[in-house]
Amino acid sequence: MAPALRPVPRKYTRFVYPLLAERRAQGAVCQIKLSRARFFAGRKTRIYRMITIWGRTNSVNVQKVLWCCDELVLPYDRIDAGMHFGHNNATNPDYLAMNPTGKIPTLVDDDFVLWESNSILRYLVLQYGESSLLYPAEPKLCSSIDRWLDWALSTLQPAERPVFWTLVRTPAAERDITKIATDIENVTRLWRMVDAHLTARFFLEGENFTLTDIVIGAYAKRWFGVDGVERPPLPNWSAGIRASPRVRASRNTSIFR
Ligand SMILES: N[C@@H](CCC(=O)N[C@@H](CS)C(=O)NCC(=O)O)C(=O)O
Repeated sequence: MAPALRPVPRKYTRFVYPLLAERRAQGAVCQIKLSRARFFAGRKTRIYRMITIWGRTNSVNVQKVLWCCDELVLPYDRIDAGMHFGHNNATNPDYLAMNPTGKIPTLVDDDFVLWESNSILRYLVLQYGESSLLYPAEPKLCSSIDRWLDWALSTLQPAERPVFWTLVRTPAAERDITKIATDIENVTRLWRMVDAHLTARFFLEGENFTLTDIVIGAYAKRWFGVDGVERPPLPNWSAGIRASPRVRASRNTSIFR
């Protein structure tokens, strides 16, 4: 399943490097691990192993990973998988051998395979974001980031999923509307907490844009995008993280397309 070494597609040699320079000019600390780059003898083609992400783009957990790749200016191959695209079931035993949970996303980097979106995020920064501020090595800061990542998977996603699943993925005639009001109330309480946390801060954790902003930002994008929900105003959210130059810049990122 590991992708072979291949030339960097022309679109990347033309666009990624200028984009990298632009991001650096904006103060981002990100780089492509050029130690992986090689040159074909006699042919000036830069080649390296491209990472592969398995997963459909309308999955919030895939979106986090794509956003992180964009922040790191890391090119990737993506293969649609999940829901009607399949692969993550008995029809593709190779996929289940890579990811026995039968979920998406799955990352393949040469002979290394990883599942669980937040673990993939940490891996990408540790492997390709040398000195990146997205997930700094300083123990207190990286643990503070980790607790938001844990909270997102243990608390936020279980609360927001029923709302999204009912209002977006379930045909109107089949919706359990008796439960939806309580579900909305539960997730609203969590977003109010996040909003209150942002009262005196620009980013969710520390002084910089981190993995926390990607993860919570991806769920926020989903929350703000669901029709049929009366959302309470979240003044700090809009004044802070959503208005931040980095997040605005990231509107070019895969999850906002
Ligand atoms: N905790 C896992 C959750 C993975 C998960 O539940 N993924 C969903 C999509 S967001 C999935 O695979 N759904 C089944 C499908 O798409 O077929 C992670 O963060 O990666």
